[in-house]
Amino acid sequence: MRESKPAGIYFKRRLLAKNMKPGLGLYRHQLNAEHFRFARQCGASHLVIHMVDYFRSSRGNQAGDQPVGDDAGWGLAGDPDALWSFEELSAIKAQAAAHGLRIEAIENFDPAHWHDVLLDGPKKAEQLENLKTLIRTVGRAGIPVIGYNFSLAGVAGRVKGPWGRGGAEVVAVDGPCDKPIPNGMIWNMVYDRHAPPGNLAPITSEELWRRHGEFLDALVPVAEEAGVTLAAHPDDPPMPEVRGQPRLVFQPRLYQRLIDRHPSPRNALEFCLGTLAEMTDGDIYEAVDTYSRQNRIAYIHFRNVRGKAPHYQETFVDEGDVDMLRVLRILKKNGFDGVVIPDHAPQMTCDAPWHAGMAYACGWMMAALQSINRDPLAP
Ligand SMILES: [Mn+2]
Repeated sequence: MRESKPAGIYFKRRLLAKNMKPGLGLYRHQLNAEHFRFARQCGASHLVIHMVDYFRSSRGNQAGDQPVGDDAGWGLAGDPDALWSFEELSAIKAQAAAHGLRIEAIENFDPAHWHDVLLDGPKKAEQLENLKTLIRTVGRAGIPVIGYNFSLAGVAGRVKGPWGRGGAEVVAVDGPCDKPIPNGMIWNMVYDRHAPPGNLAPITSEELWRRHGEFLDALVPVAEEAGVTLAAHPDDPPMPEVRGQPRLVFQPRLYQRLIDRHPSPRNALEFCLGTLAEMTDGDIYEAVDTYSRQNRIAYIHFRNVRGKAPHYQETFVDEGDVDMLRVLRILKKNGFDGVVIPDHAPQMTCDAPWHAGMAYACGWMMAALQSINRDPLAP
C-alpha cells in the first residue's frame, strides 16, 4: 500500500494542514432557517447547497428523501434564461452566515443551463458563455467550489427498498439500466417538453471525453480568474454505460484521466466515497490515498455501500464494506483539510426520515473527526 510512504511534501502538508471541516448538503427546498439551524445542530460548519430543484415537478421524487425518480427522471429542469444571480447567492450566503455556516460549494449545474454542452448541441457556445457567467457570479459571491457531474444519463437506474439495518429504506442498484434516454431529457431531467419523439443517439466514450475536454478548456481559465474550483463527481451508478450512453468516470483510474486533462488545481474532484467504493476495479483506500496526495480533492461525499456495480446497496455509514475511519485517517495523513459532507443516508423510521438519517451520519462523522484530530500521532 502506498499509503504508508510519507514523502517530504506530504509530511509537510500534513503538519501545516488544519482539521477537516464537517459539512452538510442541503437541497434547494431546504435553503431556509429551519435547515440552517438543523445543520449547525448536527455540528456542520459548512454547507454544500443545491440550486437545482429536483423535486419541483417530479412524480417519483419525495422532498423528504434523496431524488430517485422513475422513467421520467427527476422532472423539469429550471428556467434556461434565469442564471443564478449574485443577489440570490449573496442572500443565501448571508442567511447561512447568520446561523454560523459558510457555504463551501454549489452542487450541480442546472440541465437547463448546459444541456447542449453535454450534448454538443446548437446552443453549446451560448451555454458555455452562460456557465462562465455563473462561475464569475459564484466567485464574486465568495463561494469557493462548484460541483458538477458531466453525465448524459445522470444519476439513473436506481431502486429503493428496506435493505438497510433494521429495515431502513435505502437506495440500491440491481442490474444494468438499458432504457434509452428520450429526446428532450439530459442528466435525468427534462429540458425540452416539446422535443420530437425518439431517443438520444448513442455516442462513443471518446466523444464524451472530447466534450468534457472542451468544457474544461473553456471554463478552467475563467474558474482560475474567479477563484472558483470546479469539482467533478464520478458517475453514479458507476457503470461503463447507463441508458445506452457511455459514462466518464466509472473506475477510480478514470479520475486520473480527468485531472490530467487540465493541470490547474481549479480542475478538481467532488470525491464521492460511495460511488468510488461501488466501482469494480481498484481499491477504495488506494483511491483515497492517490487523489488526496495530489491535493486535487475539493470536498468529500462521505457515505458507505455494500457490494459493487451493478449490484450494490447504500448503507448506514458504519454498515457497509468501507472502513470509513481508515478513509479519514488516510485523508488526514495526506493533509486534506477540506469539507466532508454525508452523502445519501438511509431513511430512518420516524416522522423525519431524511433528518434522522443525516443527523445519524453527521454524529458518526463528528465523533470520527474528533478522534482523529485529537490524536497527533494518528494514523
Ligand atoms: Mn455522491
